[in-house]
Amino acid sequence: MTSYFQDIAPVTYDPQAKGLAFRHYDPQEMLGGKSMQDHLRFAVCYWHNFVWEGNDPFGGQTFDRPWFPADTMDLAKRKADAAFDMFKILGVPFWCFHDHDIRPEGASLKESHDRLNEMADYVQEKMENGGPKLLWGTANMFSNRRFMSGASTNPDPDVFAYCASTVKSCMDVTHRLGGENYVLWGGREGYETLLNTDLDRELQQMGRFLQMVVDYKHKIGFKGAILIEPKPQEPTKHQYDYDVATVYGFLKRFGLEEEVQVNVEQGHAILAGHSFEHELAMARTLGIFGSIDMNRNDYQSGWDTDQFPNNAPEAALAYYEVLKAGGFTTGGTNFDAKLRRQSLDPVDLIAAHVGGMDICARGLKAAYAMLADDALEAPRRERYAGWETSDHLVEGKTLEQIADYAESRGLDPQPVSGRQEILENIVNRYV
Ligand code: XLS
Ligand code: NI
Ligand code: NI
Repeated sequence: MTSYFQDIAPVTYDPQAKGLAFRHYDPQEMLGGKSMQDHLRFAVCYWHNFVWEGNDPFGGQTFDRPWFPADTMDLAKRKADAAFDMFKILGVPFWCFHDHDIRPEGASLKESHDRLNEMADYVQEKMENGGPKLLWGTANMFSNRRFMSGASTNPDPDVFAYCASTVKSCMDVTHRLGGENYVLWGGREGYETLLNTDLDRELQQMGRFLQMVVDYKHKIGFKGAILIEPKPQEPTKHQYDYDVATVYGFLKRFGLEEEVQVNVEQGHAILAGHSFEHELAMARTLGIFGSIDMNRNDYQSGWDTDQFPNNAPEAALAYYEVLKAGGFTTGGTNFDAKLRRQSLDPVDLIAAHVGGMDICARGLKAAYAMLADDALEAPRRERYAGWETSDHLVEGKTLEQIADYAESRGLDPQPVSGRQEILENIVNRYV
């Protein structure tokens, strides 16, 4: 059967090319003893590329993919063929999926699991024959109407149990496919109105569920990381995993801060009123940095538009934080991004990723150079230099002792410029 992508050739690095090519992403280029491929660890998501039909709140399907509606195993396999063809054309080292993306739902829970296992066999063969590795697996516990009032936070204990079974089967498959992480995005773990919500109970349920997931991970010997993906709202009005700091507080409360990390998405950071680099810096500082979803939001529209990245200065500041965190270990750069609904052609899927990968490469290179030149760290150190000789001031001291220090010396601190514009000019030299 001819490929959905017909005669689109594998994309290569060629800065002079007229057509489809990487102009900045050279997978083999070394940055400090590590190739760009290993720094960036690109992953392509299955859902937006091969499942989403192009609908928006005012209109239905715009895409016409030969595997739609993918409600039979034959069509699901056809979809997998196209997906792995695309992974090969892009040369990405990783992919990501939800259970629901790769298998049609069965008539029973058991049939759904059987189908998931059969599809896992099918993709496993492709992965072993030169396909990409699995960055992460996850379960879709937000699309079907049974999850409308939440997954683990559902008022109905049967839904909680259904979710336990779903996550178990999905972790098993992720483990079997050699997945490097397992992600939990709290799709409908939140609420619309307090009038019908037992907030206290729902948070307890969510904490208990996560503890069970962590226990199960150890039981099956899954070596990857468990990642929570924060998001402040959408689909529910109030999502419990609001942002990185909120997730950290939640993990601490349930004793899981050493066990679980975060998958930070640029668009979710924006929805939370933060910048991407803020969320990444917070994750690094709290010791829970794991992985990123590199898809941006439109700054005007106020919902999760999941667009491909196209802003090199923003990517530079994001990778700056990734590098400061020591780079990815099990994590990577996942494009949880979708086309605009008028971008109908197979080549649009390829071009979108090529452009996104190039933006990330530009960002990474700029970030690497800024760090190598000490361009931002030197002025930052200078700003805090006073503390290098003042730690004795706070170590083991009381508030009265420090007050005495200030008063006896008649301290009168003088303001010093924060130099924001000068620092912004420095960043601009690198991007
Ligand atoms: C939705 C999330 C979702 C997760 C995986 O906004 O970004 O796509 O990444 O469930
Ligand atoms: Ni998202
Ligand atoms: Ni995401």
